[in-house]
Amino acid sequence: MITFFSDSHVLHAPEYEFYRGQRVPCFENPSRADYVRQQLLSRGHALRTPDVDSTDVLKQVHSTRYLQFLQTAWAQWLALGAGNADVQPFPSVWPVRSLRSDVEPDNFIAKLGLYSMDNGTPMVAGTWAAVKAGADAAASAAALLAQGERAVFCATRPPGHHAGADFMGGYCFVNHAAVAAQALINQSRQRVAIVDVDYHHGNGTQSIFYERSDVLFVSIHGSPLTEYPFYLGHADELGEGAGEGFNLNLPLPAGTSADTWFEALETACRRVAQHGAQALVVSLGLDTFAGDPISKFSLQSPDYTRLGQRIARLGLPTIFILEGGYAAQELGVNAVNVLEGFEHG
Ligand code: Q9C
Ligand code: ZN
Repeated sequence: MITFFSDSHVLHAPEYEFYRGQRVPCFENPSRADYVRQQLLSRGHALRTPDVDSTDVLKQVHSTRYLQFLQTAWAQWLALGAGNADVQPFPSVWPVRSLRSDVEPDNFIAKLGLYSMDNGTPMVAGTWAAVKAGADAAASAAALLAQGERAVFCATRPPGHHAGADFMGGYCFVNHAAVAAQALINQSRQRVAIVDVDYHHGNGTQSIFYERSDVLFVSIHGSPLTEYPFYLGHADELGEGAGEGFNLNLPLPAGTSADTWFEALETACRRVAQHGAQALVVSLGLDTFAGDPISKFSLQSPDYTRLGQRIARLGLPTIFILEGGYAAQELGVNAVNVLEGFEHG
């Protein structure tokens, strides 16, 4: 399968994140993309560099002030002190209920909190360059579908599905799946579907399309009662206004078996077919893997072939976008299993 891959991903390589009060090495690190790249090349898949500028589509799914902040955040951080060059900024204050989020403060850390849902999304000097290359990959994939390509993979990192219109979180800055779906809509397709199979609910993607009926969002994920992102992803979130009925969450308890997971995939696929989708975006998180260090489902490597086969049966032009998956060594095998299941049945 044609794959978009950018070497710029290595520019986003924060050293640590917080876990239960301690600094731990980042789960979301460059080795993930290296393993995916290796596996793609050794199994004969062609890599291409993103070649479409996503700037205009980005503005359709993210707020102007948030994009402006992302692009200038590192310069603002350095302006606080030259010693900041090798320090990771973290937010420490957030505009929760009763506080205002309409006025952007001047203080950098206050801005960082305004535009963040957690303190688990570290940023470094090269973050914007890596993130922009990921968005360009999504736009490039959509362009190939317009030319008649059946399916394209974006081997993108950092991931994107937790990023909302105006916030980062869960290792995500820009929502690549939303960029891909919006770019497909811009090709004058009336109906697009997004199926999010990452272990974590795609809260950012859901929120971006929550009031729209043209983009159906379906997600299978660990129950938010116990799993990140905790504050969204329940079964009673059905969409609002024009979007009512175009959001489907299939939360499953931590520890759910692969058999039950595939029953949920069946439900998801039937909903996509019913939507009359003309193209599909798959938020391909592979943290449903039994060996994942931060997740609690139990899919095995051959199950990813089966996942790809089921998606292929929808018969839709499809963009696969890499999201989570933190068993880095197995990530390449599992991702390429999906692609080959899709291609070869
Ligand atoms: N130290 C994605 O899979 N925090 N994001 C985990 C473990 C958030 C995962 C805490 C996990 C976000 C794209
Ligand atoms: Zn995830």
